[in-house]
Amino acid sequence: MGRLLFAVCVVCAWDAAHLLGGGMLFPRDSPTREVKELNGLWSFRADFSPGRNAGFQQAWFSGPLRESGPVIDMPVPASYNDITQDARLRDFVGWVWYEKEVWIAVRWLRDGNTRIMLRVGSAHYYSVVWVNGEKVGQHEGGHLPFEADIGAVARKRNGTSCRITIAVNNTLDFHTLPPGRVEYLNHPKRYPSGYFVQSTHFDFFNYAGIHRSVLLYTTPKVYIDDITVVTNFSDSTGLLSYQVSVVGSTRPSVRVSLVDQDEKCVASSAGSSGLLKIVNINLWWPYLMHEKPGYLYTLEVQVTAEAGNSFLEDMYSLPVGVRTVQVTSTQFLINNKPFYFHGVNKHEDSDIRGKGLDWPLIVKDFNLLKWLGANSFRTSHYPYAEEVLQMCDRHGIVVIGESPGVGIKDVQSFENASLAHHLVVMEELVRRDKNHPSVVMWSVANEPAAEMPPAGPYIKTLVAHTKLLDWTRPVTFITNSNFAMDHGVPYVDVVCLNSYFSWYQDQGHLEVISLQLNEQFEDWHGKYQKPIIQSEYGADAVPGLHNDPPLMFTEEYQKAMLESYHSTFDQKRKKYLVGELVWNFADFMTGQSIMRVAGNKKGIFTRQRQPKAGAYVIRERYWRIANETGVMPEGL
Ligand code: BDP
Repeated sequence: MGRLLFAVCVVCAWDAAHLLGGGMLFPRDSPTREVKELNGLWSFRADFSPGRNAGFQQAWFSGPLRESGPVIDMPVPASYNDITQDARLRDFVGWVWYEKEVWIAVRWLRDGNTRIMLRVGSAHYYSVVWVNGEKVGQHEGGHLPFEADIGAVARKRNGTSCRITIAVNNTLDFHTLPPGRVEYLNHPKRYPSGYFVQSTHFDFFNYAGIHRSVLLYTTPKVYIDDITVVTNFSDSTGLLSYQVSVVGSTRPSVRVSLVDQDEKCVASSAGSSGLLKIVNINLWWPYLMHEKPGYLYTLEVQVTAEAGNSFLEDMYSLPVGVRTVQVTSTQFLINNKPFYFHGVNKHEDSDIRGKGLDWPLIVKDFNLLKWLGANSFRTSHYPYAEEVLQMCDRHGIVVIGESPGVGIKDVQSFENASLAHHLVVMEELVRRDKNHPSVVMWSVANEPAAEMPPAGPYIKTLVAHTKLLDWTRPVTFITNSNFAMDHGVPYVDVVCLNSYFSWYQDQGHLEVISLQLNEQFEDWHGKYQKPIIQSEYGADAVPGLHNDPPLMFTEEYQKAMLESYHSTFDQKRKKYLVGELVWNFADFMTGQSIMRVAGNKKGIFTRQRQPKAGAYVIRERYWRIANETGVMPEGL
């Protein structure tokens, strides 16, 4: 890309990324900032009242929650669904209430130049937050962070503890993401009065609660609100364009320096935007593409400003990787070299915790990804925790970042209200994840009902808006429908296809896979001349269930199905296939139905992360691909 275009586009990206009017930097300690985790046990009460609104009518936020009625211990972060023995709580729909009493350090309260922020990593789905009974914020969306400045409220009660109340509602409707529907079953002889159920069109359990960390953190009154970096390179020189936005001062002085892993400053600059040149650049490379994958520099940003009679200073350190991403009609290029996604689709899902962030699970999953020889995953079907993306940056695991646009099947979910919210979610997603080198593509939705007339314009608008927000990454949506050929696909950069030959169609007929898969690939590439990723394929396997010759649901069937797909992948890999992501990394919980045996069993690992026969097939294949085309990391 020409240098001028690079500079001009950087400016467009910054303007667009500011539509939300504020940054969402991950809270980090620094000499000018402190972070305090509020994780652990919170008081909890579900509102089982028929209208689920007793909590609001009786203002449960106005005093200690235990005074409103019985409370139980609830761990944060975690989904609340699988914590107790109560099926009513597991399947609960409506408002639940969380509360924690916390101390705020006197030095935070006394220093009027300190902002005190309350940040929730994510809470599913709709949240309202109070501090000492005063409402400080609300947020729609279950997978992205939100925060509130609580300094003024906290300072009203200097010296006493602070009561934080968070009400969370998991009800999904036509205009939420993902969408859902509440159905009232009014048949007095068959259902109790007021009986309702929540129905959805997605295939995972609608876990709810506070899923990620709740933090208090401080910044000075003049603070670094957002940082955007865009990287490029030419020969051995790295180029890093940066833009720092500062709030609280009209004339801040900004200094940035880039520090390498030997703690050496390799470039520096002054001003709120600029271009850093790094000689002998260590590029950010994916795992199995370089001896030192995931090389990160630290961008140290320092802001000083006069505010009234004081002189304020803020510092923030952002990990950055220098890399480029490009797409041709047949290739996906990282740092100008062809990249082949050999990876998985995941879920945030595990026993007991549901979708709650859990470090042992995260680290185990990364160890399993490396054991498999996987170099990538897709955050099916919603944005994952930032902590996970930070691990991807450090380990060189490439990510397709997906929005929660899954199960958009009803015509009402294509209405303007849905689209408007979907666009905001894309803004929140890009704002949060734009600086992660591991994120190489955005997926705006999974399998929207492409055959419905409003689907085309809806997808077109989403893709166009996302490209406006971020011109540096390709944009796609995931499809399983031939109708998508005419509705939406013309606008994407990479065609991403989900197919389940011999599973949902031609059940039990493994012999049809190679023909049907071949037809799929040739049709799509023939029509659009765009690179293709097989973004899902797989079969359920109940662990320990065996039959030879293979029968559906046995480990042998899953293994044989994967192998049949692989032989066609090998032919198309030489042409335009740029990736294969197996469905799924691990078994995961779903709603109850006759289609699911205590959850979806398409994992190559069990839900407890033990390998099924299919895991060994994938492992052998991915290491073979890596050995043919890749570069082993040092020390492996
Ligand atoms: C795909 C969906 C995924 C499902 C999978 C399946 O994208 O969410 O879990 O099918 O049926 O179409 O296992």
